[in-house]
Amino acid sequence: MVRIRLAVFPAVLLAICPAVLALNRPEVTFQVFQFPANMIPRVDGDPADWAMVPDAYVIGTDQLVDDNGRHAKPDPNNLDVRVRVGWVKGMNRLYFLYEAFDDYWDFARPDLHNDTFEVVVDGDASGGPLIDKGHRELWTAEHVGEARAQADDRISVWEANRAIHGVHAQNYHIFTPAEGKDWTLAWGAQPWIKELPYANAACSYDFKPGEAGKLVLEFWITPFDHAGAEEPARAVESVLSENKIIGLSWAVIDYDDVESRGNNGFWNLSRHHRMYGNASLLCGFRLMPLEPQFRKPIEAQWSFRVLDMDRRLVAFQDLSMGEITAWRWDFGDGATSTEQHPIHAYQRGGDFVVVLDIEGPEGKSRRAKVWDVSIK
Ligand SMILES: [Ca+2]
Ligand SMILES: [Ca+2]
Ligand SMILES: [Ca+2]
Ligand SMILES: [Ca+2]
Repeated sequence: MVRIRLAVFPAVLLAICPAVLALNRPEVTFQVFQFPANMIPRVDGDPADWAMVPDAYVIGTDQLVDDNGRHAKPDPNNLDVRVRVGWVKGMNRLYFLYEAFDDYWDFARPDLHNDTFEVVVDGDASGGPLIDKGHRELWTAEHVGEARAQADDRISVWEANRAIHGVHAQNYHIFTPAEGKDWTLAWGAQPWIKELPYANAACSYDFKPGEAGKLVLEFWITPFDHAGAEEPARAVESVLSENKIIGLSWAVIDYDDVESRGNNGFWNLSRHHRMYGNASLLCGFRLMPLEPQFRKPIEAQWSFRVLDMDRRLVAFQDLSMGEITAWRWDFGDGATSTEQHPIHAYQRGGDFVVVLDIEGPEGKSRRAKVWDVSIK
């Protein structure tokens, strides 16, 4: 009996453990470029402010597959895209530059029939179904992927929509271009995520419907760990931090005939068509540190946390950048320390000016904070 349970247990774990599904294309980690805070791109449809992004960050047509199975590879004479993704440390935004050539720009209709850049983002890589249909399906391990599962009729489509659609991962059908319609369908129960202060977009092109040409689309979105059907007050933004892996994928849906009933291509970064509705099928993207040319050789920075206000006990954390050989803290009450991460007990209350001076082979740097440390 015990032997049987031992044998079965790992198989059950494999079937239900999210780590098995984690993300698609585990052999590749795409990179999200970190913009310096003084070079945040302006969303105006002019790509000039992206020229600083190295080529290693460009994700081109060669990374996409046609999951309709019509072509072995996407044909650049039919559609050719270059995508760059960026972020800014301290902001929970993902910036995109989408540059595309299409032999037939299809955007005369007010419905879904529109050339589309579909972006799916899961800011904490939690994975799992993100559309209403996914919630109603009775999932088993075999069904995660392309296969259809049986619907659970105890949950209505509307209830499923409110419960999960776009709540923990978001899907944007971005219209390229959008004329006479919103820039995107934010597919789910929270259409407010496509408006300021959560998103912004600008596009530039000089073609008419049915013509060939090049399009530049610049936008940013805010990923959410929770974006419910209720108002944004209950929403929780995904915290973007250096080196974090997020789930992200896109598909380019190409319509090349305004009269046709369906699309003419669905080219996907993920290898699973159903990434549009399941965040476990997204790809891994790393939020990169600043490239060396944008870093200062040495820069002092620190934070603090009051451990116990009654004992006036404060922990200081060094967050400086660069090679550092010496630290000197002045706590503002006459006391000092040469530790990297000191803990200090203030002898009296007050608002203090705390100064950290650092030194290394590249020079010196100072960071003072005036009255942030306020003690009872
Ligand atoms: Ca720009
Ligand atoms: Ca085309
Ligand atoms: Ca999530
Ligand atoms: Ca097209």
